[in-house]
Amino acid sequence: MKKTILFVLIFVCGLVLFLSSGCGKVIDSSNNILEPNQLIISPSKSELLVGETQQYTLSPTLDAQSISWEVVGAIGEIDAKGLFVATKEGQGEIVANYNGASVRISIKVTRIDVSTELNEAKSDIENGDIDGAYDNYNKALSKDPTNTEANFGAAMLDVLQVAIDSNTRNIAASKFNVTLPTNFNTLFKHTATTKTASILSLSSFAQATTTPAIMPSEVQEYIKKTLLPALDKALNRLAIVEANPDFKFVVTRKMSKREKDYEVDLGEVYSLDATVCLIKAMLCHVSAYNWDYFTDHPLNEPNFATLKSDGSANMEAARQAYDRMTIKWIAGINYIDAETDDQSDDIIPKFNDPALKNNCLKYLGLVKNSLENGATNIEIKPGANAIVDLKTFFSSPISDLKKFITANGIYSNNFPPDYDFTLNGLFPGFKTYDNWASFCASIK
Ligand SMILES: [Ca+2]
Ligand SMILES: [Ca+2]
Repeated sequence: MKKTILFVLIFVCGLVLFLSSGCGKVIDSSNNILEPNQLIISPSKSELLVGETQQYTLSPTLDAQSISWEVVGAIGEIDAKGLFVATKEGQGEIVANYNGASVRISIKVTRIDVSTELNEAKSDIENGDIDGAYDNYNKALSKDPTNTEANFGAAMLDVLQVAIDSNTRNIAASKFNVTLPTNFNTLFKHTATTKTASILSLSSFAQATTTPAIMPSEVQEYIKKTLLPALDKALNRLAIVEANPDFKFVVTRKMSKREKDYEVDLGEVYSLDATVCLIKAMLCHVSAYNWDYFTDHPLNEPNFATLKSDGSANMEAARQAYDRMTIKWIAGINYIDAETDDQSDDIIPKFNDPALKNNCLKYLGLVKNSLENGATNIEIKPGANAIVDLKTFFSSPISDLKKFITANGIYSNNFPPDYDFTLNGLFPGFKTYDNWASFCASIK
């Protein structure tokens, strides 16, 4: 009897083992059992360039849902469907796992050598040939769009390029009678006299009262067509640079005409990115409202200071740009704080005062939270708090800013009875004049 039980037990165990090993067999979509070495990743191409994408498939025809893909080595990323993006030079493997079997191919990721173009760009800058440098950076990018040094150089010059583009030159000529040069080299060689003349002509914009040389809406159109695209182009390039944690650029003494070389790393790149975001945010912000005026008393004109038809979109773009600004400044501060190299050649060296650094991080974090999530309690001074809701301010913009401009009220506490002291929800905690008065007293 015992022997029978033992036999049954052995039989059952064997059956379980047999079934479980059967489950691990590799089966194709027609239920044919395959040997693991019959699995093939294709294409078998073993060399890719940084930035290149490659769709990989596993054959014979398999249940695609059951295939999982992975990359071995920091050479790129692969998604669930086998789409690989090469992001970094190096040697690695693409691995496909299927029903307990795995198959791999070796991949080498390389870059097209653009050192000639980059070296020429450097010596162009040292020799004051900025047009030559721009040309060389663009040549390098046409060969290797993800090259970080070329992206960094081109980002700087893309922004400067605005000064000489045809749109800018047309406005300068037609509105201010100023002839701007068509290339960088002439722009930088502008004499002191021509620079003064240009500034004087441009200042007629500020002096003009009832008949501005150029209407604010024309400036807004220029911002939209020329400035914002240039800033966006630069921001896209800086994001590529930021993806390379080892990025270094040396500003040689010949470039800067200073007595020593300076080093640019991601600390400076993040700060530059944040600054470009700040400019973009402000431009989007001023573009959201109508500032055109036709009389000496714009505050009496119904359309003055009202949200434009594309105003909400501009306010949202402003919110996103301010948000990216806080993100990049936080990233920059953290990057610089973690640096261990000699700081004497860094353009932005480490904070000497950890308390100052922590305070910057704290307030940037609060502003970021307010932009992303809304109402945020910000301690302005110990004991003086304000709830600030930047998300509401930008997402549900004020339709007419004139409602909030009451010089009378500010000087004599003579506000209209329905005056919105929260400024459309920007300061939700301050609902009355007295709320503001006691807050102002507490921060004195
Ligand atoms: Ca350094
Ligand atoms: Ca640094």
